[in-house]
Amino acid sequence: MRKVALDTGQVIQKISLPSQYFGEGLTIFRGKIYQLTWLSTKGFVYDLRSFRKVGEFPYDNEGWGLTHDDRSLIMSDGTNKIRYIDPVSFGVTRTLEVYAGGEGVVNLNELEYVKGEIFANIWHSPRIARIDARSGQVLAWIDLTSIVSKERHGDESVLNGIAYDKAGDRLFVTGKNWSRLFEIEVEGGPRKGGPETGTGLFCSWVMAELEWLAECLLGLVMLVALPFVKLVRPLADYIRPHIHPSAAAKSCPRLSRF
Ligand SMILES: [Ca+2]
Repeated sequence: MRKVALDTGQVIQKISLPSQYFGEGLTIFRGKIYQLTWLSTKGFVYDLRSFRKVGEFPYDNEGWGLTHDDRSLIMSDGTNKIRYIDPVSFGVTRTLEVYAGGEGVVNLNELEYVKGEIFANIWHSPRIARIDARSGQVLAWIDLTSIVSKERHGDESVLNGIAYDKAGDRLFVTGKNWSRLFEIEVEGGPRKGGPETGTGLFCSWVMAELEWLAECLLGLVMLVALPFVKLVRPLADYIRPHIHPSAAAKSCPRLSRF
């Protein structure tokens, strides 16, 4: 695991896994680094600053890609299933099945959560799937054939690395044993102000406040109207028997029903 200066590529910090482990998906979440291993059903937790190992966690099946939303770790295992993992208990809280055109999308590899979507490398494919994190449906594909052809130097030098810089709204991709990292822009990408951005949260907050205000106004109107209803009904009951049917019919035809 290496920390690298983005502008120069210089390695700033690194640690090695014990040789029996095959390092896989990795994500930074709440000041810690979470890392999967491929077949060992064991994940590692490190302190973000020191890279010191502070914990381990078990999981079933294979470990491939790892990312997170604001609540959960999100992992792939090479099938079309994506598991949401509680970062404290490490229990599975949700399983999302990924489909495109009615077919399950397998070999989901490295993941990155971007504004309500999960971006996923498909192992041995030059395409990234943009998955709706709520439904599991593939919304679109990002075709990176032109970039892959620049870096391909073997069957296993696959496209395999996606990172989103939330603060700068920048997207980076790379691959296995590649010498370069690419910053890309996605046409028709997830909209700015999506579900987890400041604008999105502000809109939700405004809507919640407006609903609350509407409820308050309705309550107030009912409170004001209630005494009048109580007053008007007996008054109407008093007036009604005193209206002569013919006189009433003359002044207002509708009252002739009484
Ligand atoms: Ca990632």
